[in-house]
Amino acid sequence: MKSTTQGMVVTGVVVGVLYAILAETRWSRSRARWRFGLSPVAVTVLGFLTMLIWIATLIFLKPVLFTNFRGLPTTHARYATGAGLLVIYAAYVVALVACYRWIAPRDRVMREPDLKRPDAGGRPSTRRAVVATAAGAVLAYPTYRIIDHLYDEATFPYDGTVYSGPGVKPLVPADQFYTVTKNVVDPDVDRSRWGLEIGGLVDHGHTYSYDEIEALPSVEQETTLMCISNHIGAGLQSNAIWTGVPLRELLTRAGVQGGAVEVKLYGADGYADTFSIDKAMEPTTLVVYKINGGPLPRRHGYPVRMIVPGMFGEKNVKWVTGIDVIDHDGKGFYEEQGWGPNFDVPTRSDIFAPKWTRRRGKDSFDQPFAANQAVEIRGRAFAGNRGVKGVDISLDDGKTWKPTRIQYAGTKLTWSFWSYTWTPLIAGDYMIVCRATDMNGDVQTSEVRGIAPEGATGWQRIAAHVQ
Ligand SMILES: Nc1nc2c(c(=O)[nH]1)N[C@H]1C(S)=C(S)[C@@H](COP(=O)(O)O)O[C@H]1N2
Ligand SMILES: [Mo]
Repeated sequence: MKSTTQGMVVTGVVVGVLYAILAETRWSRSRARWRFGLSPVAVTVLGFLTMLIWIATLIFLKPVLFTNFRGLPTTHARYATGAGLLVIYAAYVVALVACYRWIAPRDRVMREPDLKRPDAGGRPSTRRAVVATAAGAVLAYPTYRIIDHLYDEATFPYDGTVYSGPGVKPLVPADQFYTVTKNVVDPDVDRSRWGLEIGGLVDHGHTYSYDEIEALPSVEQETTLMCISNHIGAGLQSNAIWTGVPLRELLTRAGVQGGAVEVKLYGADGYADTFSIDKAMEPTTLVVYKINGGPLPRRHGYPVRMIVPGMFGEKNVKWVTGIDVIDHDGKGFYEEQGWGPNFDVPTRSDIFAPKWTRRRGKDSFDQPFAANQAVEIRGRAFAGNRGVKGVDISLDDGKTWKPTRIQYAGTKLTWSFWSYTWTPLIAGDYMIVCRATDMNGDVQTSEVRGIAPEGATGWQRIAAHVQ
């Protein structure tokens, strides 16, 4: 998304220069009267251009406009983001006009009776232009950062927290694990003051201290997490070994009453999410305090978070402080925005090597392949909590399929890594496709579906050129 804000800044510079050129044309200067020392022609064109650029931005950003995660429903978020962009653009126009007005004042043109030379007092002062350019240069980076930050706020706060590319490993180091948060600033929880309150429809509510949780018999469980916003082929997915206590243990101790339908979990950041009591009682649903044997990093929920295999990342509440057993179908932070209601991960697969790039929704390998030369195509597959049985590859856009080699099988709760050695014999264009089959024998659907509201589906297709 960085490129989007960079594009906005570059556009701003181009529009600014255009405005200056326009204001200085003979045509504009000879135009009737300048009001408030401004060229009506230049201001009109600027206004028109801004609206055009605004509309173009909305069209360009359409796929992410609704992903305003500031707690607004997706339908409203779309308008909030659009209006926010318009405010930013309008602020830019006002700043540009005011700044230019200061560099090239026109007051005297209007006051002086000598209108034979309408540009008499209006030549831009070189000194002012230099000062303004220098100030602009100094302010450029902070301004860019502010716009970038506002943009992230309004849309996707995901920059730099994805895990993808040819170097990915089956077990992801904690400091490279993908990250998604609704917060501008994540909670900084003091472990000694932290507590986990088990309440709602239970016989004996209890608030566990960190030491109490740590003293309970623990399990180690490798589990893959994937965000519901993960596009096919994208990096909002990672795998690690988690250490913690089955939630079932805590609920059994508390004594779940009849009529329990779901559990509702609360995070220290005001986040909440829900899942069924049956899911809560599965032995693999964990309350965890370690990742890969070390403490949870702050951004992954220190000191304690949930691991809910088979369901999208959303349900894996971080900085968890409370779990209520409830008697109805409650809604979490994302479900209230219009996501779901089904949060089970559909079977997925993608290719991470050799390196490929997505342009306008189409994927292609960065480098051409050489005929008669073997190349290793590698990828990953994930089937929620069903496990990956195998992955097939097609070199002809899905007409025929060949099985791949599973290089890292993982478990039912993790992704698998696969590879296929391809020796193309004939030069030309190929479409490489992969599809996974889960342990139930169900093949990954080819139906292309976007991330909202229940996660993306469809096969990844990457164009390859053999020469
Ligand atoms: N308290 C809290 N828990 C949360 C979130 C959050 O914003 N606050 N984000 C959720 C989302 S959308 C995802 S995809 C996962 C990401 O977990 P990770 O950052 O450890 O990869 O955390 C989930 N748990
Ligand atoms: Mo997510």
